[in-house]
Amino acid sequence: MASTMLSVASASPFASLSPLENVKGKLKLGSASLSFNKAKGNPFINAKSFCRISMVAAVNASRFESVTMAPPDPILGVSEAFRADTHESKLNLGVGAYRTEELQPYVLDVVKKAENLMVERGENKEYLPIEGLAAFNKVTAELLFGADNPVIKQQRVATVQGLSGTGSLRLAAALIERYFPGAKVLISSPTWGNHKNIFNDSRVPWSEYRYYDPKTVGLDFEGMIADIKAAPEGSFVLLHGCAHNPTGIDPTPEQWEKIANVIQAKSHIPFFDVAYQGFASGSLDTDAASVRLFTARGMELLVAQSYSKNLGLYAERIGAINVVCSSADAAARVKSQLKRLARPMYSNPPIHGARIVANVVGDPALFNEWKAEMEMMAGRIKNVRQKLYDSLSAKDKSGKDWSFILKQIGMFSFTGLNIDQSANMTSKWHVYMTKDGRISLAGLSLAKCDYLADAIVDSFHNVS
Ligand code: PGU
Repeated sequence: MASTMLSVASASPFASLSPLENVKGKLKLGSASLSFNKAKGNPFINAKSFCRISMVAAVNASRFESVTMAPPDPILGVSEAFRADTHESKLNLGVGAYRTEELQPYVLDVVKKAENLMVERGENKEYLPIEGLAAFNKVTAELLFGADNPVIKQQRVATVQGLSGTGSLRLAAALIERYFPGAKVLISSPTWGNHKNIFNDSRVPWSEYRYYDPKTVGLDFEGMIADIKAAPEGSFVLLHGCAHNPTGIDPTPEQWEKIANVIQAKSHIPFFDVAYQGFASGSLDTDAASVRLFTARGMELLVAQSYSKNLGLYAERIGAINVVCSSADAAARVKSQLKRLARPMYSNPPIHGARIVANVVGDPALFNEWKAEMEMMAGRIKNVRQKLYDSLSAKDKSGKDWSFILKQIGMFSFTGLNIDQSANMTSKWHVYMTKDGRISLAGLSLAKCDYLADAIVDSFHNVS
């Protein structure tokens, strides 16, 4: 037993096992019979030591005594709290997930058609290569950069399928940690909460650049430029390609040019997070303009993509990391290292969402249908945004100007409500939202705008 426990610490518990030895160990639990790989080093799945472990657990404190309770996630935890609320007027404006006017989840028609195609073709479930589905990787880069972009023609983009936006960001962070040790990532203040977690867990140092100006409820452009200028040369600058989360405030095309100037002058490396292509403006090309502008300047850059929102593939975990390099040779090397990083993390990515994207984008008829559905979704959010503004303006007699809501784009509105006011929204009005004052307009219906406006006006004026 002692030697079994000790082997946990040795390099690989499987090192001395031949493939034939490393097969079945069987454990009977009541009538259930579980089969395990007989992992010598892991006491929790070792059949022989099972009884001993349970006896030890019965008399001793848990081996996990030092593990503290983690706090709920600031975004996904909101959905958990929402599900537990039984109030009839409850509203989930926390997570950025599209709902219909009836506040139901929505599966796009093109997705259903693409899935039917898969069934008709009888496609298999074999492992994908580490880099993902070739047909997906091709179309995802084309969708982002434009099929005619020289970087694609010259094979200067290393594209690897990732576990949606999050997994793609995480893979890029691992690349930074390994090949740019000590390099800092600059992230906007505020930003999507998970960015900090991703870089923390990847042991990549980060600092913030100014982005949001509460006084103007707009972009702090001077602050942003000054902070990017002040960062050590060769830093990575994380930019939201479009529909900045949580503020809904994007730089203008002229401002993007100036941001590119500073980044180029400082030899920084732009790192785009594109989670909302097509969802911000309703146009895939318009929403990719920032990435294409930087690419056209010949800069090397990284882009993480997600299909959670624009194709409604949230749970399929489909996205990609693209690294634009100055040569095809460098791109091939970067790709090989991305694969090397992915292999021990998750081995290879899931196929279902990749096939959906490849089928939709690769078929001209489905592609056009997708664009129409995306416009429909983006349009519904715009209508709700307008209605919320109208309701707020009608109900708030204080003269406060709510027009900033109309200037924000994308799924969210950054209301300016502080943490206590946001808490009041939930405790009194059963409106679930993130503590930073962000609401997802994609989870709001026209019918609920008046109710929401009542909640916001009350929270804003009656809670300090
Ligand atoms: N990047 C940004 C800017 C995002 O807003 C999100 C999702 C992602 C990446 C990652 O999305 P994937 O589903 O991994 O592709 N943000 C949403 C979804 C909930 C969450 O926090 O994961 C949000 O509500 O902010």
